[in-house]
Amino acid sequence: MESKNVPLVAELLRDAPKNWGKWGPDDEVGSLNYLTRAQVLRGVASVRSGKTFTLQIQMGNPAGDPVWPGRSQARRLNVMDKGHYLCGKGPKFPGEAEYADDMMIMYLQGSTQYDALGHVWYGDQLWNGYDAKSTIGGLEKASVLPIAERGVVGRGVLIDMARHRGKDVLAPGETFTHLDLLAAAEMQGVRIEKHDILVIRTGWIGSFYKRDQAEFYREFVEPGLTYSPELVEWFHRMEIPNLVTDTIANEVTVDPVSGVALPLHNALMRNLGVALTEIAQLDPLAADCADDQQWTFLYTAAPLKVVNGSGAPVNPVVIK
Ligand code: UVW
Repeated sequence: MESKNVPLVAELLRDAPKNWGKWGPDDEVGSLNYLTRAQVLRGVASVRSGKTFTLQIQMGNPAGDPVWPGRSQARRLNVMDKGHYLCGKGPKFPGEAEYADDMMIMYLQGSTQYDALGHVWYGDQLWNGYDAKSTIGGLEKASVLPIAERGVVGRGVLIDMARHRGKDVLAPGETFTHLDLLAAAEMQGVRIEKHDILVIRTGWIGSFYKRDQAEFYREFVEPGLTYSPELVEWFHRMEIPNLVTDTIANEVTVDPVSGVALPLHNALMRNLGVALTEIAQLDPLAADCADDQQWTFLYTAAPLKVVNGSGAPVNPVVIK
């Protein structure tokens, strides 16, 4: 599609629903407000075996870390180790204890992460109507910090779209809708309920570690959910607090119908306040769910408390 034919995201979403003001003029966590104490207990009630899973990818994996093109990989650097002691540069402590220290340089969105609700916007307004100028120099409003301070706990439901389509991994640009999610849920014998934390597996991030990186990044187009007014209305009606996927952007990179990039970041996150968790590693969890046919669980997560951050790494823990 020629870029001159691509509508503005503001035009595409002109009649789309918004939750602005629903939780007051100062709200910064949006649909996470749906995760009340009753929802935490509903999550706890889904625990049966005590099996646990962590959903973060490894940071600084020698095979590379999957990141949005243009972002660099996390780099971990040793600043102190035995080598320093061997050449007489290690600090001397009473009793001669020695230590290793390191630092990491990374994009805050360069691993499994929570997006701040103010991470993406259009029309000069962020989530809840905050001025886009409040992002200059660091997010003053709707940063990742309020999400980190609050934490995210509720009932999670895994929908395995790759398995539903009989594949290990969906193809680049392969799309699916809420109707496909419902069909996959039916096949799995599970119901997506109101206020569920929606966890969707495509196999994409797992495939990063198995395929040639040039191929992974070629004309970078991920598989994922695709925009439609009906899909947005479904998320709105279901009051989904959090969308977690094993892709870098949680949606097909460019909407194949309108040509607009990342419309769901705006329709779901900016307008409805749905928290987005990206780059999750879901393959081991999905394999276990297929094995024991338990697709729901207690989902718990809290990103790092980065002041003014537009996102922050997270290692969600799932308990089945
Ligand atoms: C962008 O939307 C650019 O990044 P992310 O997928 O990390 O939210």
